[in-house]
Amino acid sequence: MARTKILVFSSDSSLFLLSIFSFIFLNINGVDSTHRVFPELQSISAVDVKLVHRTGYHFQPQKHWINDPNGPMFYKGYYHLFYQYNPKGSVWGNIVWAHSVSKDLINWIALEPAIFPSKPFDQYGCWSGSATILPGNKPVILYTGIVSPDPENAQVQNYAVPANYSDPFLREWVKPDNNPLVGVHTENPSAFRDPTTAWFDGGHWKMLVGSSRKHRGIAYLYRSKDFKKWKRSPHPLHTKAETGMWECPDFYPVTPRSEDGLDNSKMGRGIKHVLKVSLNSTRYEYYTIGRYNRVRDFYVPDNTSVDGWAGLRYDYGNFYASKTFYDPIKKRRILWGWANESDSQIDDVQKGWAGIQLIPRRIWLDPSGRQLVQWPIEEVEGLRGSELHMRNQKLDMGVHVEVTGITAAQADVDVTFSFKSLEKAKSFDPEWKNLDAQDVCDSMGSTIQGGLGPFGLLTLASKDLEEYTPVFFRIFKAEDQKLKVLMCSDAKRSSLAEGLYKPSFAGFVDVDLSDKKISLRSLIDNSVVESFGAQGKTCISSRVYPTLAIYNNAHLFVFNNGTEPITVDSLDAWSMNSPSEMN
Ligand code: DQQ
Repeated sequence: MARTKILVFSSDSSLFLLSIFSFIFLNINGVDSTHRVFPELQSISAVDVKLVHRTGYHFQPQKHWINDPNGPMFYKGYYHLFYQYNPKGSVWGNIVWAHSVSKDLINWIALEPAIFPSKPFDQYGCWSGSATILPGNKPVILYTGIVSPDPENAQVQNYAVPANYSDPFLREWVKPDNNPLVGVHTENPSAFRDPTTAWFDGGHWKMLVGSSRKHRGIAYLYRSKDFKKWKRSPHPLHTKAETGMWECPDFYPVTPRSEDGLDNSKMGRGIKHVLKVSLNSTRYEYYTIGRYNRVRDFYVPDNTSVDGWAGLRYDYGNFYASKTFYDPIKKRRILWGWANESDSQIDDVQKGWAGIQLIPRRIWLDPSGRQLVQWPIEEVEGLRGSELHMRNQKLDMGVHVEVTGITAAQADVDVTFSFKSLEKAKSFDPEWKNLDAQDVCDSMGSTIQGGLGPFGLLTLASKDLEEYTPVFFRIFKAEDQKLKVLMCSDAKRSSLAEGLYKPSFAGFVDVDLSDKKISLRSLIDNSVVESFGAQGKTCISSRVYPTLAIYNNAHLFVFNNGTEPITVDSLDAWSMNSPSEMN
């Protein structure tokens, strides 16, 4: 992170001295984190929708602002995605639950908003929440209602049910009169939101609500026998000091024995749990893997999971307010994350749109039990068009080779690199140990020559490399002779335009390099690059706005800038078509 010390008001109205980004007026900096309204911008309807940086195959409505994915679920043959949406403009505000349905998670039909402010228990806003499928295949939505105006934004937890269960589109939702299910939290009314999918255990339904107190992140646990009367457990499921408000908590079971997903209510021997929280203060998420004591309703992270800001992330880039759901048809757990824009609010109003949902990812527990693994859902491969395959391409230091014959602005590329020796790996500076991977990447970028790496892809590149977004690895030797693998997705040179947020996003990759190979897959889509390192062990998404590398003027290269020669063992790249229906 580029860091400047500034004072920020967190949404629980406390002063919080934080290291955050220096560019106050860009979306990424947490402007939305305060749920700050820009009254002068929030209801400017898009007259024109600018196409140049719109995505070709990511989830987007026709226009205007979107944020968190809400309550994804499968019902009667359709996947349902709800999401936070401003129907009136391209900045955050006027939030409703927009609703789309899909047979394949790729083509989407937009429906009327499912939930919008209409009752005293949500008259100032319908914020994030989740879906639960009750016995008898009866979906129910839990969501946060705002009951007092800005700036207090007092929050309660509500539910909504379908008006007509025989409609597979579930077009109409009813908010029963016994709402709210959970009233205002007296200690911290404005930091109490985003109910999870509920799970059933020991005769009770249980759900979490995110919160904070004195900068301690909290996941409150509520129990109910009938889904109507909810009682707070005497203690939260989990808390962590100095992590601030926990938005959009997600809690679900995983097993090291299979890549299959598990229903939220699945319990049993060998099952572990994941707790993910979205940190309002940093706009990053982190997750831990741990043990859930169902009797005492405690969650204890494993000692291999760092519990705090430095914890594992689903994605080390632009990825927030994520939510998973269990897909009973393909027996998988699917993760949705939101990527906001990295330009300014004014840019967004001019574009007429802001925010995308990233390609849904299958997510499972790595057999090591130490981390999760993610991979784009297989359905996205149905969009693949013309293809290019490269084999055994040697890359000496300073070489870049173009991947031709595909639409580089809209592509799927999967590459495996190999090298002969680890000898030339440079030493990992012990001082970097306390730094975020992003700071390490930032200090070197892709241009500073290394030993083993940097090597990788130059995505969304202009022909003469005035603009490019490199996604690459650098491999270091640490003091204990163990290897440290750094993966970067560096937006620094992504655009000649000014006034954009261009971070060097990065994460470390926990990968066994004994076969001296490492893979990288990138989904490139006009203004987004989603990358999956080492088969999905480390993922990074960047939003970029090239001025030259657009449409057919975008190029894709493989490169090496380390002294150790690299071989592209195999590279498979495809042009990506747009889905036939996108809202
Ligand atoms: N966005 C919603 C909140 C949530 C935040 C409001 C996370 O419910 O905490 O649009 O991005």
